[in-house]
Amino acid sequence: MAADSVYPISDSMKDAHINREQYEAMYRESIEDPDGFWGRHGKRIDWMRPYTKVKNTSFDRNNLSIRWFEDGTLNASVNCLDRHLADRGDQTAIIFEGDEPDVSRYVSYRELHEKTCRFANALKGLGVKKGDVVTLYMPMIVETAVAMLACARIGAIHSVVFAGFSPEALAARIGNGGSRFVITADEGVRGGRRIPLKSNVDQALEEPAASVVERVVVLGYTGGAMQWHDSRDVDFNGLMEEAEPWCEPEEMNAEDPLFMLYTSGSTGAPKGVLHTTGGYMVYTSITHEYVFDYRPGDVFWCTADVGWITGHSYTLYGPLANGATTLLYEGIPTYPDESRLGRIVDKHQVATLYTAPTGIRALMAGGDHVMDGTSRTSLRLLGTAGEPINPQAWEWFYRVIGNEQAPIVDTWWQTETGGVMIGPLPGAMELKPGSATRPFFGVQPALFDSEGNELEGATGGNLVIKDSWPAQMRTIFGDHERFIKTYFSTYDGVYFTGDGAKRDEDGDYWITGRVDDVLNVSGHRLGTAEVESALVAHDKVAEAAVVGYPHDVKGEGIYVYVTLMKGEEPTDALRDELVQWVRQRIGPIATPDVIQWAPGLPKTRSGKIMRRILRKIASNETDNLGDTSTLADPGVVDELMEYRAFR
Ligand code: 6R9
Repeated sequence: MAADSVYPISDSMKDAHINREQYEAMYRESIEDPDGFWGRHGKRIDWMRPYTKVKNTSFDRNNLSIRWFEDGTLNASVNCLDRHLADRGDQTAIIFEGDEPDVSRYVSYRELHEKTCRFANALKGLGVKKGDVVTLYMPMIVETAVAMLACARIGAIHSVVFAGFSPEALAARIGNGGSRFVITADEGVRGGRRIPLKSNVDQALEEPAASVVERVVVLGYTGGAMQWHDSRDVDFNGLMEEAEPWCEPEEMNAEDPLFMLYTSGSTGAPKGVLHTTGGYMVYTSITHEYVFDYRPGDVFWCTADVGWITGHSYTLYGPLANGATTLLYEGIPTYPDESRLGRIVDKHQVATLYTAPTGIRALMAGGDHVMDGTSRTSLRLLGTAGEPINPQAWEWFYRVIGNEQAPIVDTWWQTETGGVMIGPLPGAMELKPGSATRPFFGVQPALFDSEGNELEGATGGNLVIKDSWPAQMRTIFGDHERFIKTYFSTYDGVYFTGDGAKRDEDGDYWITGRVDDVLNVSGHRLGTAEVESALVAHDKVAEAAVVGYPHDVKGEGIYVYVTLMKGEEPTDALRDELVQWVRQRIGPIATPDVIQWAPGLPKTRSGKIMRRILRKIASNETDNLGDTSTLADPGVVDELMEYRAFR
């Protein structure tokens, strides 16, 4: 874990918001006096009724409480829009870059405000009320931001479902959220390919789970053909034209929900992570400013899809709360060719590029020349999130994309944490490729062993957070018990992240990856249980076990062991069918990379699948399988090794 190289604080960051001394002092204050620290910094956003209480939290699982700024009231859309109108109404809030390189749109704060108000009124007209869940299944376009902010304006809870999820996955999320409203477009476009969003919604609504839906608002975007259901479907553009251009914002309590977002866990169906308004706005705003050393006038580009938390916090809410110009890119970094990313940076003079390691590795595979013809000299800062970055990809990002001019902030956080938790402040910390370095203000990481002992000094262990921070999730929608069980029951009195980490002699953290049954495929979280339950729903599959294995570009690949029903033949055609089956049930992000036939699975005598062994076989680490003595039938392992050749 010792760093091969250490990058000193860059000269370009000498005047950063936070230098090393400031970090140390502010960090200490944030831990010793959280009420004082957050009481002061909470004022960075606009409150309708100021809070008098700051932190009211307890991680005692029998008495769990996570409340921040609890008597304050505010509206998130006002913080992202109205408060900027006087000073920067004509400044570009969103730069939209279309899938095709000749398409760009610039939307000012004033325009975004008006569109948001109109759509908020339209939603009200359809009967959407404060506290209602509204599902968005949308491309990466301006109207998606408008729809999210419009929900926030009237106090509806948006639930964005990534447009790469299948109709079935969409239906399950709609059903879980009891969402009576869906917003979608006729089609999305990515990398030159059309995605049939409306038709996916139509299919989803045939599932019993989605029968709660009353209205589907459909944006005519590409003009592609679609079916129309008069009693249910409503035209987005028509609504916008008719709606009034001013909408009074709903006064929300700090602890009223702002949005929910589904993410995968180690067991069961995806969980609806619920975020509330006050703490989330304060935290995304302050992290956006300090972690990315945001300066007025900077063009900020976070490449994450708004279907993920990174898109919520750092494409939308954080930058807009700070009055930034945020870039929304519809497509993929390699379309029409691999120079696209660099071309977008040049075209819009992007100052900060925040992306995922998987995308960097994909570009890196094309060689240094993929950036030829672009200068990228506008870049001041680079950032990564979503998965561990291997030092090789870090160095390439730094050298080739950043011209050795832009420091990299490797930021560790989760859907659950709302904002960046561990990551270097570029004016305060040396950088070590592969290390997320130090905690943000108010964040107290610690390493625990499996018995629940806190480990001191340079060591490795399970990563926990010892006290609450403002953007922490408040519950799993509709299942508070599961919330407590998932995050507060592994260890007493701390939040368990599900990640493993190491801490070096300098106190810097190195995240090593999930320690539970959650995969991280191209920066997307996926529960092994989700993929397994999709597989066993196929009538030829008796049993399935899914593990991750190292993958050069994706970080982790999906390795599937399948035991067929008696009498079924393991053919290549069936293998292909199972791959398609999983894609249909979950979505392309869950496409298995390897399917290995397994006559049996290694199990303990109590019937638990020993994934440790399956992981080793998948990773080709077969010399050292560890202790197999507790297996009910040790012979299974030899069989699997033989079958490995036939995967
Ligand atoms: C923001 C986001 C969360 C999981 C997390 C961890 C992994 C995120 C990372 C990282 C190493 C980083 N992760 N950032 N691992 N270094 N800088 O990605 O949220 O989709 O919920 O994923 O991603 O394993 O637990 P989410």
